[in-house]
Amino acid sequence: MKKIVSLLMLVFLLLLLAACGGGSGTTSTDNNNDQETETDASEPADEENESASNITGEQQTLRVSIGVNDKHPQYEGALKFKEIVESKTDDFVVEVYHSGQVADDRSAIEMLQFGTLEITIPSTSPLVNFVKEYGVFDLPFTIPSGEVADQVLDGPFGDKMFDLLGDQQLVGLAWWENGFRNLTNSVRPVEKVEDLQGLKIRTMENEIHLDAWRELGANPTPMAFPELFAAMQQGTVDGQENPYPTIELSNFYEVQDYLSSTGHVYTPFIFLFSKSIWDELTADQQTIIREAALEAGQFNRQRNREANESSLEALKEHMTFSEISPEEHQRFQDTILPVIEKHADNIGKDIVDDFLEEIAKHQ
Ligand code: KDG
Repeated sequence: MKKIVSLLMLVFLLLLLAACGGGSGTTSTDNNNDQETETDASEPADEENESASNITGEQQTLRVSIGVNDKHPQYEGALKFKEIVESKTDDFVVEVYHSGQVADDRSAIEMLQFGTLEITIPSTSPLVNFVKEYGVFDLPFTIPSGEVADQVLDGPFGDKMFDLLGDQQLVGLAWWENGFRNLTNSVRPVEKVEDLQGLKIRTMENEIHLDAWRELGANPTPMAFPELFAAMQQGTVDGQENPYPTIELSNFYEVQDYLSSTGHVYTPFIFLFSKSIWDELTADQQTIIREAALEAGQFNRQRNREANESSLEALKEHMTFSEISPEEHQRFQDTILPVIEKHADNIGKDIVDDFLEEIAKHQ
């Protein structure tokens, strides 16, 4: 009888082991990018796997989570990153998860901190909830063009911002582009500050954005990007603001009638890696990943700028477009000034001054 019980226990143990074999973040060695693989990056790694949750055999999986969909230049950039890394080494398989399938920006950053996800490329705005200095990028009407943004971000200022991430268990590897944000809504054309009165505007989870829209007379509410389309469809919010490619490629025009060229702020994307996983890599592996993030970032910027123009043209076919006049732009800026002053202290005067000086230098 004892023997039968032991045998049953052994069978049970073997079954258990087999079931655990396909656990969090593991992958077979074929380089597929199928979104329906067995990988579940949202599952926390078990204790043993905490620092390197995803090594099977010889290959380690690098999972990239983004919020926008697979038509967006950010997704194209992520695929470019995969192509470069996988062409340079057999050490990694890169899997790209779009449309917030793994997590929204803020949750994905938390997963990086816990070492349960390798990479995310969020807008910098939700990062203020982790590193307050990142609010510098949310100050409206500061960066005048994508080209100036490149100079500022790829220079010493951008490096200094990366240095602030270590304490939060994050590593910043490259600056990509989300772009200039523009307002859409389903209620009326917005041509001047007064037209914003009472409009329910979704913003990213960021106090500066919330305060700026309040100051302009709107009624803002923070929300994660993956919830946005449904919120506009159901009328929970009247409008939102995002760069033209996101508005077009996410089909926002199906639920929004009016588009205004507010161009109120430039949002960078930041290529983030989990520090606990990064620290386990060899120097050579780190170099390959860093260089790939930078090269793919150049590709993303170029594709994004092309898309910015074509998306605006496409959106004009579907929506009523209001070009904001230079005088009205000035009124937007003047109205928002108290918000800049209020938040500059919290961000850090040195950082804000440094940022504005860098911009002036490259203008
Ligand atoms: O993949 C990036 C998106 O998750 C997000 O950053 C898009 O700008 C964005 C927003 O409005 O949330």
